[in-house]
Amino acid sequence: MVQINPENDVLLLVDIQNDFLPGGSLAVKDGDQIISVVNELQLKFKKIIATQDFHPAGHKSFAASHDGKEIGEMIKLDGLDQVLWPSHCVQGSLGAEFSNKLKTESWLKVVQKGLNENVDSYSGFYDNAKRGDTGLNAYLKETGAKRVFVVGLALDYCVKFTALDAHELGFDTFVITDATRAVNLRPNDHEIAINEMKSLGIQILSSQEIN
Ligand code: VGL
Ligand code: ZN
Repeated sequence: MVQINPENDVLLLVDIQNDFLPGGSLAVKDGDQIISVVNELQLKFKKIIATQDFHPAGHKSFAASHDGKEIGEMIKLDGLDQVLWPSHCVQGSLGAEFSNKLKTESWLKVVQKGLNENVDSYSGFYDNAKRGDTGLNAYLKETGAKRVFVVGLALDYCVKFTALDAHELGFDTFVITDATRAVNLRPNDHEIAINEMKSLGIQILSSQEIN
């Protein structure tokens, strides 16, 4: 069991937005099933921060922004490998909004990412080129955070990259498996992501193990 210390522990809610939920443009299978788990978890934490994928229309990670390219194709974007996604989480759209079933009352802060149309941003800390900084690291350090518990969508993209950066930045990092789901572009991506995080020392646990 892990005992939550409300002064030092932060719950980080990654991208629990309509476009990643069933019916959305980049729907994660069973993504809606995490919401009740996340709402229960929120009761145990005092420090809760949410990330919001928030792209300008025409973002270069969208297949529709490239003539003749299809969703799922790989391209090079400013030297980086980039999967092309359906248009999603466009600023001002309903798809970019948080699920209306998600409790938002006790959040300290919302951190937006993916605002630069020329680079994708999976992690809540930095863009994929590690040039832009959202300020999340500085904010966490300011609030006295020692441990970060990561949940949300999607496990194999934004949850994983957020957890990897949190770990690298020196936070004791946990991912709560029943409060996340994977996109699974390839069928094993869920397991691959879990194993990668585990091998680096990120702790993988279930919400039942949190007190
Ligand atoms: C995400 C793909 C593109 C995510 C965001 O939140 O996991 N995935 N943009
Ligand atoms: Zn995105």
